[in-house]
Amino acid sequence: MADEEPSGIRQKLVETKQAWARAGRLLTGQTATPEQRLPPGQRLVTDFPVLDLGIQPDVAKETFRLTVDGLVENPVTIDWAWLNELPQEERRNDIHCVTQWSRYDNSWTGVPVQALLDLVRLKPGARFVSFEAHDGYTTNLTMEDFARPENLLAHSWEGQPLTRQHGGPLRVVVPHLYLWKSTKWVRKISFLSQNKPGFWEVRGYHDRGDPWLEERYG
Ligand SMILES: Nc1nc2c(c(=O)[nH]1)N[C@H]1C(S)=C(S)[C@@H](COP(=O)(O)O)O[C@H]1N2
Ligand SMILES: [Mo]
Repeated sequence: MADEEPSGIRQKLVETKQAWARAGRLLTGQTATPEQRLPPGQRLVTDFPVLDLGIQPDVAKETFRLTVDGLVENPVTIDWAWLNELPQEERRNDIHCVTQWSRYDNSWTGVPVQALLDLVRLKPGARFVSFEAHDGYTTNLTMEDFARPENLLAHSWEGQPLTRQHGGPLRVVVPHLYLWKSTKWVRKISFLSQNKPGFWEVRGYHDRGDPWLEERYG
């Protein structure tokens, strides 16, 4: 499914975003200082927009499975009960979408990345991470960007179970990068020796996506 070409409305949306990437749309050419809370070219919203490829998979907690594989000593497939037995933490952070909206002070609850790393134990040479979701979406991170203390495998937002629209039952949250790096409906996390660009990265988006550096397009 991950390699299927999107069709219909979804195809239209993908083409529009690709065209923006080619045209460098939304780039301001400014660089922001860390004291500035809103990254360059962003505007603040108070609602919580929904962005995806138009498919919102219905993943029941009963059938939920997260596979973690690749360069690890202990590959696992985690079900919902197991996920809830792992360490749980709350994080509050600002999120930034490449389509220009930012939202402050989002509270997320879930499993910190370090707890996952403790469970699977990386092998030497694991330098990149690839994510796959139930809608066929994929994205990629470096180990360094994934293993940050603020990152979570989140099942709750503002103390409530994450809604299906926002990627429930489980999504990745990597707030220091544009939100396309935060996989909704995550089903597989693979640790790799080589970088594996994902859905938007192969369609003109930046490989890393730092909002402070305005790394929108690559
Ligand atoms: N599985 C999956 N995850 C995804 C996407 C997607 O299409 N599928 N879209 C990404 C993009 S482009 C954005 S901006 C955020 C949006 O998250 P939200 O809908 O909770 O605001 O999800 C990211 N994660
Ligand atoms: Mo996005």
